[in-house]
Amino acid sequence: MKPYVNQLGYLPQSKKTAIVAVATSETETPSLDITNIQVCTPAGDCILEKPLIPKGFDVTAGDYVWQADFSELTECGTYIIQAGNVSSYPFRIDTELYSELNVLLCKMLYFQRCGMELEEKYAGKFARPTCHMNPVVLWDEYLKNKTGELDADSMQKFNIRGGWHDAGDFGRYTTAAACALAHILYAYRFFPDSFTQDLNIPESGNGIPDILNECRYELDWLLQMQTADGGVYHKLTTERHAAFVMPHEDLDPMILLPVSSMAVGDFAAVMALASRVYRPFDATFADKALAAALKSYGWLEQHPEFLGFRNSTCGSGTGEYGDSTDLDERMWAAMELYRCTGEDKYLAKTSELFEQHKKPTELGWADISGFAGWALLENRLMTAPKQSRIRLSDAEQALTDRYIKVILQEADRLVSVSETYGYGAAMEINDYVWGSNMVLLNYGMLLSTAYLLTQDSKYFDVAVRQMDYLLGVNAVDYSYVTGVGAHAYEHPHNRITEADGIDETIPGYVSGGPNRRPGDPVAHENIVPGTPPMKCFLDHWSCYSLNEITIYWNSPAIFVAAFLNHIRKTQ
Ligand code: 9MR
Ligand code: ZN
Repeated sequence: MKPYVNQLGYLPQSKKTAIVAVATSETETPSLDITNIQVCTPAGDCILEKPLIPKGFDVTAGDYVWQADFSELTECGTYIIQAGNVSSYPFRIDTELYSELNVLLCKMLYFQRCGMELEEKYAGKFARPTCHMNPVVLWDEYLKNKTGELDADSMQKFNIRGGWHDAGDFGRYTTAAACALAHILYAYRFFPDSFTQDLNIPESGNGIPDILNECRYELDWLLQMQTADGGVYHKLTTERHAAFVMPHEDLDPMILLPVSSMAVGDFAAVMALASRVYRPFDATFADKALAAALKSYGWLEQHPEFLGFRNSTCGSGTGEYGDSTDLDERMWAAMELYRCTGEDKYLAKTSELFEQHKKPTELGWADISGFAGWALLENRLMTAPKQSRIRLSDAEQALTDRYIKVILQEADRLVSVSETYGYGAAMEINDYVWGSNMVLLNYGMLLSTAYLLTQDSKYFDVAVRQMDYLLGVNAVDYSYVTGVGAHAYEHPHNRITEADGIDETIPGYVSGGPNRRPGDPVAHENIVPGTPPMKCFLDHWSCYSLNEITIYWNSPAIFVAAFLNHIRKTQ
């Protein structure tokens, strides 16, 4: 019956919720022997008492839940919540919380860097040597070489280096990269005031915001994934995932897997976006990114058919990032290029694809349609410098109205889900999938977007609740960010964390989180069938289906933290 709190803390002006929960079944209503919680200082002075409001059975958690709202406490400081004689973990009330969190979340990307030594002055005790510098070969030539059909000297070799390791594995995947970059570049575009911190990375101090320096490292790698005709390779990995070794010890051949139309669409889109974001800092790079985007868009026009990617058809054993449609990638690419060029044909294509899409508000790696919405509404969503309203063409106005409508419909659904379940996460049972924390945070981004469009505080409050869940208001009592909060998970499925021989875990990694259909052996062994979705979690390094880390699970957290940090300044 420990009270669950956001272990990082609460912004002074935001909603503050603590939870008390009792595991039970749907048919029983347990009783509590207390009616109130107390908010106390760590020294034990209790300064506020608030009632526990019963919220009923939360089916996603298997708990009967009571909520206490202590929003009226706005004074900065460190506190605990007392529920009878049980105390919560300590937490802070502070204006800087999400700014501090964002430094860790962004620095994680530096720790994912491939193809460069991480020097001690930037990485501290987590310094490590350069990895993955060998030339890269093509998949079909690699297979022919294996069977003796092609000798090694006759194979084409490419020097493709840099970028971020995707996750706990060392693969580099185009669609995953584009997704993470979109979250972060849009976070910067909408809330530049939340990205003023020095990340202590090699490029720090060069006059460009560090978050853009960090993203540039990924973009420079991504540019190398484009083929001469504008196609883009789906991924660059070894044949199978490496053992649990440090990246520089992974010496297996690195291979380029075939072009997919998802990769081409995402590439075109994110390069177009990058050309706008980087233009004020580096016009040469902006031109290069735009030219690359146009070239890949040309490829899409010449290849109107879907070109998917499946591991099973080629025999690759690393991450798949498979998809059954490229409609959303094509839509996003078209919209980004409309934003860059103003040419009607791109808007017409976006509108056509929008009509074919059932729910164009998705912000994850598989369905990225919502990014087209961000591109379309960019001018309204940018908070600084304040943009003057430009008169839109009738076609753009029509699409804008439709897009705003679907975004607000989805945001209203999320508000109502958050009210339905006691823990306040806008998560239905089916949302607890592999990487459920991405679903949670993508909802946080959607709610942030709805708030920017309407200034309606209900969207802000529910966005806060998503962060509360991530950082401790959940049925397993963990903060899902390493190093953040008194009870943060510590054993991510991450080769580097396991192989580096250092007890401390690199801070700032978002865990994938609970998965109601556990997909790895240790999870299968330990999670009893029928466990409520929110409790299907183990802090175990081996659990890749519950507790891995990836760049695109950190990136939506970066967006939501930047949003909350921006809004607190206006409150
Ligand atoms: O994030 C991906 C998740 O949505 C899928 O269900 C899962 C299984 O296909 O794969 C996840 O992506 C992994 C990728 O394939 C390889 N790098 C690690 C990623 C996170 O687990
Ligand atoms: Zn590497």
